[in-house]
Amino acid sequence: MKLTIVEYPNKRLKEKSKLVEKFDGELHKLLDAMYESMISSSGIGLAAIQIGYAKQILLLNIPDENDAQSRDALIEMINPVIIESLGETIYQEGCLSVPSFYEDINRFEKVSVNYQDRDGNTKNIEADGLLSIAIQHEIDHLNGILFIDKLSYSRRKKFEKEYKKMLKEKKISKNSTKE
Ligand code: QAP
Ligand code: CO
Repeated sequence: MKLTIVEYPNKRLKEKSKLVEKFDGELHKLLDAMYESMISSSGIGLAAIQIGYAKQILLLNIPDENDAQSRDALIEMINPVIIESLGETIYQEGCLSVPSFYEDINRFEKVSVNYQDRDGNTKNIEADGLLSIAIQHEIDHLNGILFIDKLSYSRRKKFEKEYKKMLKEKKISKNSTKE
């Protein structure tokens, strides 16, 4: 299953994702395909809607202290809910669905999250640091929210201008490599 990442301004990214009710082989196939897409695109987090599935599924794969990514660090969250949050932090975020753009975003410093694993078992995780930020970013995707939706009016306007310019240049370079 080869999947492409849905990119802004595709309207699908605004969809609200639905609860997962069946923890079957089909779900496992989707999770494995999401992992391949995330790794081959150099991502550390991915929500199902980013590959076109409006299901409450997200992956997290935070690099270790040597900046190495490994499958051992993979966290699969299904139907996640933040049950507690604490403090504030700012981090320069990016998103596979908004390529080449990074901006400072405010998040909770710590979160406690209830979720289900691929077999439907209930889990809880207490997260801080980059994992906490990534969880909040990915849960926003499940609610149809992108990190650029959290920018001030002026920063959002600046983003739209830069992004349009970037898309235009991308189009030109694509056309000029056509034979
Ligand atoms: C979400 O983001 C996130 O623009 C995951 O050209 C963001 O994996 C978690 C990426 C901030 C924690 C902190 C972005 C790759 C990857 C790009 C990503 C790009 C190539 C973003
Ligand atoms: Co994202």
